[in-house]
Amino acid sequence: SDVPQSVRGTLIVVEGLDKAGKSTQCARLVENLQKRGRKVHHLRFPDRTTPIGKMINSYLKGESQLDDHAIHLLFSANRWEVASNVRSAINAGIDVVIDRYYYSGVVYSAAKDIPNLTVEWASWPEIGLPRCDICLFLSISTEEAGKRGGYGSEKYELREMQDRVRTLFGELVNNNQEDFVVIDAGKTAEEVENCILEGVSACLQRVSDGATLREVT
Ligand code: FDM
Ligand code: MG
Repeated sequence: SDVPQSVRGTLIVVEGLDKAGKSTQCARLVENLQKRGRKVHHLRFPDRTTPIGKMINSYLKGESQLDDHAIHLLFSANRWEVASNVRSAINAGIDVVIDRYYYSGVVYSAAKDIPNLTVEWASWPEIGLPRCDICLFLSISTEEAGKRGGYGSEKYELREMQDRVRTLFGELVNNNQEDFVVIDAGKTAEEVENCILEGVSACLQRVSDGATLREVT
């Protein structure tokens, strides 16, 4: 018929190490999509506002201690508690832009180097979550991150941890190439913004051509 099919929304994730510029770029991406007349929801994980998120926040600030497996499962639960909302938004034609998602979940926990807390173990609780249509990986060197004011005082903001996170992210990107677009986050904010828009435009096209929303497997 002549009536255009209503198209689902697109699930867009932005990942990267601390200081890569994720928050800035997510905000700009949301604005850019809205300027194109799209409806957009902006999420971030951890979502520190929920009861589970408050436990995570207190752990990250060093105000409480938790077993490494337990905190891992809380991070995952923090995604599961909004998973059905994400799916509904996508089905209703709303784009969802997420600042960190299951990739951070897997990488930061596995980077702790706890025997048996492997990438494989860490990946299991994520199976079944709505899978992103695209993950923009903001890649930044240790040196550049250092120039941007170094790290704060939260639990994982330590050089050794960040180095292992960097290595593991690299492996994850290589093993999931169809999901990732790697972006040089050492460029100016405008340049990064444009690279992101280029990747996202291609993804929006795939979705409007009929790509279905997948699950994490
Ligand atoms: N982090 C984030 C995890 O360890 N697991 C997760 O599932 C997520 C989403 O939490 F160090 C880590 C990453 C970071 C810390 O994140 C807080 P923000 O983006 O700085 O708030
Ligand atoms: Mg942080």
